[in-house]
Order: sequence, then structure tokens, then C-alpha cells
Amino acid sequence: MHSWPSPFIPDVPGRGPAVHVHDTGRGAVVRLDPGPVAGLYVCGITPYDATHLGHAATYVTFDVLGRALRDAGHEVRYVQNVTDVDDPLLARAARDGLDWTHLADRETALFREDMTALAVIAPDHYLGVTESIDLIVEDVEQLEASGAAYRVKALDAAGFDVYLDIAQRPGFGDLSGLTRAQMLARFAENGGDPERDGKRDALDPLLWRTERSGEPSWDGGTLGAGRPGWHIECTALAVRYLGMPFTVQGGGSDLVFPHHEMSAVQGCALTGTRPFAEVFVHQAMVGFDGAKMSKSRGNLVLVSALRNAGVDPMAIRLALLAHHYRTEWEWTDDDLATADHRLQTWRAALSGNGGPPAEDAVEAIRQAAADDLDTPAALAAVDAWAARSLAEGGEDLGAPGVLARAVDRTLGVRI
Ligand code: 5CA
Ligand code: ZN
Repeated sequence: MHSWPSPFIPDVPGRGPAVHVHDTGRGAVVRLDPGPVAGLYVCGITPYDATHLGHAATYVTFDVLGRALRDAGHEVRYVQNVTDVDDPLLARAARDGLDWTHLADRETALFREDMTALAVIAPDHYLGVTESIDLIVEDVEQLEASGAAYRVKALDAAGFDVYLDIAQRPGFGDLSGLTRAQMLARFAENGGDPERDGKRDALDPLLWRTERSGEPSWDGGTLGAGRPGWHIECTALAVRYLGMPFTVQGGGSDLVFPHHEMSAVQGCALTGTRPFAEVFVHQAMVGFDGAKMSKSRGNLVLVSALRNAGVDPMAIRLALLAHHYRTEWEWTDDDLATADHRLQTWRAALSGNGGPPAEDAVEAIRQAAADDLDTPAALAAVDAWAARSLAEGGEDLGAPGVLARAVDRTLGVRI
């Protein structure tokens, strides 16, 4: 699947420090040490209602991480999926009387436009489930052949569904640290089927769903016709395009369990190695009107709606960057007003003919981004320089240009 055009990343003299981020599994901020090439996998959208500000916060956060890694001298290999066939997508298409492929294509196209507008660096591999079926089938067949997965006869179809046997998986639960009762509740709420008869364990995740009448299906080789379960798509793509262990598995905090826990143990079962990813990083949920912003709830502010209303995408990006990725927050109109004011102030100061020296501000932005993606601190450093420049002017003719490039390179904000 094609992704979107990546923004130009300007050079800035010097290099950023080693990147530190919060690892969900360890519950601590850790230093990333990826060597020359960092592998980044970020869970992509289920394209039935793209792109709300919660999604945008997640992709901008991992964009800042990718930029910090590049600034620290690493190459970044970035993989992202599109869950372009899954129960919620099929349900929405049925509700709206749309062909599900049309809905998925339309919303994915909108997402690409939103990412381009927000200056998010494109993934190197951007892959839909529907174009990765062969790879997934191969992996599920391998899991079954090794005894890690098993079949359950379908009651409403001729074939059988395939599940991973979670009891065999050492380390299951390490990422989320949830109790079994909590796991069961979250599993049921997030596409799991704990009540399904014939499973060895209620938490066993579905790998392959045999063909049901009225549902899309693909040739599954020895598995029979059907379609993949949710978690296996991310396992398969990460293992194939990054290899294990890769540097960072990312997504919103709603994915910690079951999705990331399951994708990880599936990857470990598939390769016989651990860990799946060195570090798991999660964006806190962005809310709106008192609840997590979500497609299923419908309390959305869409990036495209703001863009259509004439909002500068760089103001949207600044509104997102004003919140630390580990802090939950709720979108209000004030966020946008503050960001717009900030953007105008920065533009005025950074397009001036000279200003105070920018070295300290450049250093502060780099330090802040590498220090657990502390974007609010990075914005404060630019605010301080801009305020000083507008109040006092300055003799350093190169300063606005250097700082504008650093803001663009590190924060992805084009002045
Ligand atoms: N396709 C799956 C991942 S494989 C999925 O979760 N799709 S999604 O469209 O529901 O979400 C896309 C990304 O946005 C995920 O990383 C998800 O964790 C994140 N996300 C969803 N809602 C919010 C929110 N309110 N705040 C922050 N991030 C969110
Ligand atoms: Zn995923």
C-alpha cells in the first residue's frame, strides 16, 4: 500500500543526545540503544472513521520519537499497518450500506492526507492486512505446525478457527501487568471472545477465523478459507519487516492489553525468541466531552474537519505537542486557540531579521525531545527565545534560521 509523501527534514549542526522513553513493561524511563538502525512499529488505523485528534496525537508522538532517533544519529526503519479488514470496519460498512473495501480505501486516503498535512514522516512499509494475507497464513500455519496453536471447530460454519495456546507462553502478562480478571474484562471489551466454547483458555487469541457466510475471506492454505484475527497482523508485519527484537512497539495506551500483549507473545511463539520489542511506548488517551475520543463512541474531532474549517495543520500539531504523551488530556477549543497564538508568535520571531543567539534554545529542544519526548518543555524553550527576540531583538543574523530548522527537524513544525 502506498503511504504518503514524507516532509523534508532539515539539517541542524550537531547531534541530539541518546533518546530515553517510558517503557510500559518496566514501568520506567529507559535509554534506547538501537545501534545504527532503530526499528519502529506503530499500530495503524482501522479505517472506518479517520483521523481524530487521538489518532493524530499517537502518530505525532511517534513521529517525534522517530525524529529524535534520527537526530541522535540512527537510521529509522518504520513499519505501520492498516487494519483494513476487521469486525468493527465490517460492522460500520454494513451500518452505512457501504462496500467495506470502499470505506477502508476512503478513510485510509483521508488518513494519508491528514498525516501529510501534519508533517508526519511516512513509514517505510505501510501495509494493509488485505495485502498481507499470504504472510499471515504462513505464520499461522507455522504456529499450528509447532504446536503453539490449535483448531476449534466452528459451530456456524464448515471450517475451524485457529487459536494461540496462551498457557504455553512464558511472559504472557508481563507487559500489561494485569490480573486475570482485568485481562478477561479488557479482552471481552476489545474484540476478544472469552466465552467461545472449545478454547483451551478463555484468553487464547484468535489467529485465523474460518469463512462465515456474508464475510470476506481469502484462501488460507491448510487453514481453509477465512480471514486473520486482529493481533496476528501486527505480529506478522513486525517480524517480517523489522525482525525481532525491534526497538520500539508503539501505539495508544488502549492497545496495551490485549493487542500488544498478544502480538508480542505470538511473535515470541513464532520465532522462539524473546523479547518481541525492546521497549513498548504508549500514548495516553486523548478525550473529548468527558470520555476517550473514539470512533465507536462517536465523540470525535476530526483532523480533516479542522483542516476544512481553515485551521493551519501546524497549529493542530502544536496543540498536540503542548501535551506530554504520557498525560491524558481532553481536547477543548482553548487548545487550538493557544496553539494558533503560539504559531503566530513563533512565525513573527523566527521570520525576523536576526535575534538573540539560538544555540541554547536549539540544545534545549533536542534535550527535551530526547528526554522522554518532553514536547511541552521543547515548546517552552522556543517560547522563551521568541519572547526575548520580540521584546529585545538581537544581533545574531543566523539565529532565526537555525532555530526554525531545529523546530522543523525535531518537532516537525514548519514555520
Ligand atoms: N488498527 C488498530 C491497531 S492495530 C487500531 O487500534 N486502530 S484505531 O484506528 O482504533 O487506532 C489507531 C491508533 O490510534 C492506535 O495506536 C490507537 O491506540 C490510537 N488511538 C485511538 N484512540 C485514541 C485516543 N483517543 N487517544 C490517543 N490515541 C488513540
Ligand atoms: Zn496493531
